Amino acid sequence: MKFLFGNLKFSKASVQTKFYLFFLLYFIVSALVVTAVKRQDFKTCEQSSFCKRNRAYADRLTANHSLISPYSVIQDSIIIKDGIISGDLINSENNLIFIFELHLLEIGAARVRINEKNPLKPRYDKAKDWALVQDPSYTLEYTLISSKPDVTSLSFGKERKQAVSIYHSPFRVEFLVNDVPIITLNDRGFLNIEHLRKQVAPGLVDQSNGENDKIIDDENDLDKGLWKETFNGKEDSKPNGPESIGLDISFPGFSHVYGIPEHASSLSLKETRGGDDSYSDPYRLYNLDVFEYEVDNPMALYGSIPFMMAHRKGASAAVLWLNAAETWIDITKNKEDKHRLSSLLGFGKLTPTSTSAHWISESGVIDVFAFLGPTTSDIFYQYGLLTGFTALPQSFAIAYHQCRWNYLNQEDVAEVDENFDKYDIPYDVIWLDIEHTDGKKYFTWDSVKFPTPEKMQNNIGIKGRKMVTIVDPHIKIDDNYYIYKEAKDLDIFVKEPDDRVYDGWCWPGSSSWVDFTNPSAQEWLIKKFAFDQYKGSTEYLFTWNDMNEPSVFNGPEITMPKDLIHHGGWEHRNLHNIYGVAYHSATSKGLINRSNPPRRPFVLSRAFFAGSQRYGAIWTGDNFAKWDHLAIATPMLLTIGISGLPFSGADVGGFFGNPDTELLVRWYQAGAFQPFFRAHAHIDTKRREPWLFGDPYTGYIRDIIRERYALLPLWYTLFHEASTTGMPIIRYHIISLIYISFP
Ligand code: NBV
Repeated sequence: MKFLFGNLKFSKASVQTKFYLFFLLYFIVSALVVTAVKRQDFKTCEQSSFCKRNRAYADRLTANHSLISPYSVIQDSIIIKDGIISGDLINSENNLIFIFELHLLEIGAARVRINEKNPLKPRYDKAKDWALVQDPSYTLEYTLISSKPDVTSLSFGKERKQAVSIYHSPFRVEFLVNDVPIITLNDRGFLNIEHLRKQVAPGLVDQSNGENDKIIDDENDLDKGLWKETFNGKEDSKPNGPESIGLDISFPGFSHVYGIPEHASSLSLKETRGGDDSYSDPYRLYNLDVFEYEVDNPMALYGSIPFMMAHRKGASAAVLWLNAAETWIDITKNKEDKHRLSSLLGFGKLTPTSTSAHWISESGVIDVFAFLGPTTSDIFYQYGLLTGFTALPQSFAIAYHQCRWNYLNQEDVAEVDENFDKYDIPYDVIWLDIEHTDGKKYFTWDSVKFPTPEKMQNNIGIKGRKMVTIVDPHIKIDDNYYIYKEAKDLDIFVKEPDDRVYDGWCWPGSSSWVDFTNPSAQEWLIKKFAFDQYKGSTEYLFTWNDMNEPSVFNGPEITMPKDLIHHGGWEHRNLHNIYGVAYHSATSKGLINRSNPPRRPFVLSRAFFAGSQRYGAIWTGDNFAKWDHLAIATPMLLTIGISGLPFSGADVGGFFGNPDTELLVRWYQAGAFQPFFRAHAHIDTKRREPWLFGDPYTGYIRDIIRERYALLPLWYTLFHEASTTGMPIIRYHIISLIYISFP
């Protein structure tokens, strides 16, 4: 205020006028400001100490060609038994020993695991418990091709068309199909495992593991953040110090790679370390509630699937980097001038010839699956066998959904429902957002706005339609709220390092978060969906899980502090990216269990990870009513589909802002060809149910929704195919349908 008014004295009336002017100005400025993501709320690689250290490690090796990876296989340590090749690695820079295992799998893939041989304490390796259907079986169909002092090679698979060579010094693993290398690990020497250590005072030598380790230098930029990190005034206590892992995975001969959702970015991933149209930051995987995200950006969004596929004519290969901690991925491409003449004359266009990804995770172990195809559909199947196929939904779930934040009360719901009939527009599901609850206490109803929820659902259900209510994971701290009380008594909340229950800020105010990685919490939530527990719910009611990254308004980067403690004593930093799928899984099981015989569930989740496809649908979060957001939805959904999670959609019409009629109609026309088809809008937007625009617009929207319904048998068939083969649902023929409909 002083800034605006200086030290002048005003009469009461003039102070009031200034006061209103101030607020007017404030609203105008914030209206302008809120149209962009608050980048400063989220870290860049430079601000994330482990990312910065691993990039610096890579730069050192790239800059000096005489440097090679310090990791090598200890002579004679290799053992080959029952489909597992194991051995010890030594890091010549600190003499630490690591164990590696290479599993040859029955599903036509291989798995490489690397861990410290004698870690100070166990490193987190439980991402597999959430992502994988089960531990995959080893194949016994392999043949040792060579076992020389510098390389061990085996061929495997029925016809022995796949092969792996483990180069001993430096350690490097190469996968081949029909003698052609398709995936190489540590080709560029970026393998880096920061061993667990005891904290030593700056300037002293760390000898925690008996080795001569480097001297910690507090002044050195790269050593800052080893034991404590502060971002936007929020401190991460980092009691375990540095524990990151890094590895380069190259796809020789592939100029394009795809996958690693979720980013508002192109289908073919861009370079991140220079090159045409490259990003300056790596792609980031860290489930975050990014308010008003920007398009064409590698910033992390709500979900993460650490799966990357390379494809060229006649060959495909893919990897799953099984890690649930914060992860960054740098992409680089080797380029050549393929035209001899122009290359001799020194001009011409460089064509990428191979792609390399540098994976960097904050903690955990190296656990990489290599899918060897050989075809793309083989890879989708192999990945599906490993992480599960998409659950086949009930047909209403693939029809049209009508949502907004919020339908105000039962009368509003009834009117919207009737208008669909009146205007002859088909729809299957009407949604209720957070305002339907009693003070944002999930599993409750606002008794004034929704006094008879069962009656409301029956009125909808009798017409063959369904309803969805939102159930978020933040739980209002209130001893009179049964959900809070039960979770507290069961002692299943996420804790502070000093064992107090964590108390953060979200919609209901002071809230706590149930630790869904705890089996007792899973069991508890599953029961909460029983009809006699969730009062006012009926068989017509299904569920929406929002804010499950988890979103914490006063947390670092709007999420949970990394040093909070989960079941088993594990820090949140290890498992951040699986919080959402753990919640999604319990919700979906809750819906299955509430009926006898069980019925197929429908649960929409905002956060996701590898394996989420087993539990339901996801959507791309809070997009904008802008043309570039409509455009980016297609590559985003294609990417998510390629990464094994085909049941996905983007808010039709755009969540923030008011679309004009042309944008809205075009959005419906695109949304009708996306697997999850739901219109949704922010609470501050104008109402936009299809009949509000008049003809020709209402007619256009009616036509395209009807077209979706006409094609439902095709959609159901595609979902069935996805649920048995892993094939993505949106692919070329769906895209071409759009062109047939709207040339
Ligand atoms: O629950 C309110 C919204 C919801 O409508 C939206 O779809 C979610 O992505 N929710 C986010 C929280 C508030 C966002 C500003």
